[in-house]
Amino acid sequence: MNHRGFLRFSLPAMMGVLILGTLFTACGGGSTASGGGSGSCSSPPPLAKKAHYRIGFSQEVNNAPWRIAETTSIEEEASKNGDTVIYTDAQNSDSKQVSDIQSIIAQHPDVILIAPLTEDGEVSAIKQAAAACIPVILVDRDANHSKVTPGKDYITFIGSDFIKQGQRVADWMINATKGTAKIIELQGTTGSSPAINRTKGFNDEIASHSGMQIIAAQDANFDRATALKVMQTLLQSHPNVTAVYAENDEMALGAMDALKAAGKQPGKDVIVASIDGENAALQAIMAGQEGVSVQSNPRMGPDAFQVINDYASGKTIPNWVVSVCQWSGFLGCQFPCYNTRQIYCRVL
Ligand code: GYE
Repeated sequence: MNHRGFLRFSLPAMMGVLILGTLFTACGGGSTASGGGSGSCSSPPPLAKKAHYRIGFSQEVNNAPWRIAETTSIEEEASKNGDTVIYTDAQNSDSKQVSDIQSIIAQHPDVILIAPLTEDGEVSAIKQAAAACIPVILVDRDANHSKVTPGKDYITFIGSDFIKQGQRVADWMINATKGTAKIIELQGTTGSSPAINRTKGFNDEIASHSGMQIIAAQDANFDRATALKVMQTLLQSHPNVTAVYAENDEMALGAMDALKAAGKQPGKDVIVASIDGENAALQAIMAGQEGVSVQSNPRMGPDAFQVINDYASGKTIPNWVVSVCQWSGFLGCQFPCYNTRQIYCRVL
């Protein structure tokens, strides 16, 4: 099988990687420099057009394939443009990320990209950047809109539609289980925008199906080792589980290890579904252990640099630049294509 490009197969009904749709549904119409904000500059602060930029990038953690792909994508795009990147890794800590962003501000870059750990944790630092007249772009995760506003406190949020991703897992699971399942939900980092919205999308979608029952839900921090431990504990109190919804692939992989250790066969005794589309999950799908992974594009670089250039050129930036599956057009696949055929699409 060709793992370098993309993969496309017909598969039994319980397998597949769903393509995050191709819709570019940017909402709102943020203006670039409308004035009246913090300090002496406009909100968001202006960005002068330059041949090369100094760009701050505050990553929240860089410990797994999805996040490494995101970091690499931004670094590659910067080096293509001859831009310099001031990079920090907050190692899963809100307080470290705030001090990382403060140290980036102190180095006066032209613009700061922030992948915030949680919706609330980095709000103060986002405001400090604006107060220092440095424009901010949020990548991959959003911040709390009741505290900061895209198009004002930051230029835009570039990232996926997490609610739709959760809905798509739910739709698949309702179909695969014929509407009856005892589900363990392994949630991402509490307070992060993907965890909040993937939970909402999934839970709201199954709510009208009385046979779809969440028997336990717990934070496993988007992390494989944490998910293994959490799942081992949950299996003791909930041996009747029939399905696992993991809000990313790494947690699904940890959960599958825990199931095997408990003598249960993932894919047979318990079906497993998650989000990301990373290679290890794809392998698990091909081995019949995982049911589905809804793709979530980690490659933020091209959109981020497009926004930087457009903003510096005075173009209007939408409040949300929705990341989509990069191969969906190529495959001719528009959501909900998975209803008619199963498609693998390797992301990482
Ligand atoms: O799904 C997960 C990662 O923020 C969208 O974070 C991202 C998520 C991604 O740790 O694997």
